[in-house]
Amino acid sequence: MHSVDLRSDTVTWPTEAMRQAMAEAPVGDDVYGEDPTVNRLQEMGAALVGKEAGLFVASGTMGNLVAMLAHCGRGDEVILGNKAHTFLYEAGGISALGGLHSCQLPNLPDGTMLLEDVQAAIRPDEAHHPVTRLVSLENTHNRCGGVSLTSEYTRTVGELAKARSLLLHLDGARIFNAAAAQGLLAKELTGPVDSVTFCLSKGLCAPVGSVLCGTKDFIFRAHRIRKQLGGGMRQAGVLAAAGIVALDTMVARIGDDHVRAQRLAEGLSAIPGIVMDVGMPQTNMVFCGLGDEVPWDASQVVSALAGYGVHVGAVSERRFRLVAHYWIQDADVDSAIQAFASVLKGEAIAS
Ligand code: TLP
Repeated sequence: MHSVDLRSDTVTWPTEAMRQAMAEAPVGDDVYGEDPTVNRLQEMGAALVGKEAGLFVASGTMGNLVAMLAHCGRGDEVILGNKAHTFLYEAGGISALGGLHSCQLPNLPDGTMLLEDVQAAIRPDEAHHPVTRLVSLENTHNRCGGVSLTSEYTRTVGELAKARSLLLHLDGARIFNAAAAQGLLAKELTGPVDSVTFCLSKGLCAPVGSVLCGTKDFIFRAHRIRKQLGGGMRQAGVLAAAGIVALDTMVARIGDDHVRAQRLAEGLSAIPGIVMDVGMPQTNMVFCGLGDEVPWDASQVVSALAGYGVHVGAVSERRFRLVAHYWIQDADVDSAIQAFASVLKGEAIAS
């Protein structure tokens, strides 16, 4: 059975061109900084987000962790949203491994935190308090529905951070989706931040890796921390080669996924029992839920959909996340809509 996997854009396979580039990549020892393919990827990545230097890391999680450990010392406080991926889904790494204290502010539905909240959360310099060191934003914001932060918002937070001698990090796992949604270049969204991580292995289809970018000094420190975390990967050029193809071939087309997400949202909205989240979709993610009249919960619907070869994520008892990506064609979107319609009629639901 043909499988339509909409659980995430992390499920994307590398393309043939990526596999070819991986096989042919010139390599060296990257811990010595001698892998030409890694070096090229890092330069390309830094240029795309307008920073001096880049560091190839194993994952988005590692990029955020390395960034925060390079910016902060033990006991320092990081201000971030209560729906931030770093807070919810990175296994508490910044606290467990970095000894960092987090201050979680409410994320509004548009992925922002109120400036007044950020301002009020900055600690006075006094012995009872941790030292506030860093603010972290996420663009696109995953749990807020794949919404994108504007350059104005990021600039305003950057100005506030600078005025209060704080640093600003951006989890830009899907920064190219954010840029495509706003018709901007990624660097127009990342200008105000001190560091940014973006992922190669989500909508860009590379099999592994993220790039952390910032000043040369920052990347020098980040390089040591990546080594401490066991992330010095030696002949990593075989992986970076796929990342280069990803940047060359996938950035410009990523908006196609937003069009498919729109088609998906329109089809699903027309099905009785499906309630679309307001404003969906802004990028490649569609969040929707079950109407009160539907007698099944999301996990039962997910299992029934799997029987049609359609795979979606249940994000709570009655809500779903569906993510469009390179390997999802219009026909796959239509199959998913069809499968939802059948399942909500009660077909193939295990009671
Ligand atoms: N997100 C994954 C899951 O962990 C939820 C997904 O399927 O969306 N930042 C953001 C905004 C992310 O969405 C993710 C992955 C990461 C960081 C972490 O990236 P990886 O998985 O490479 O560590």
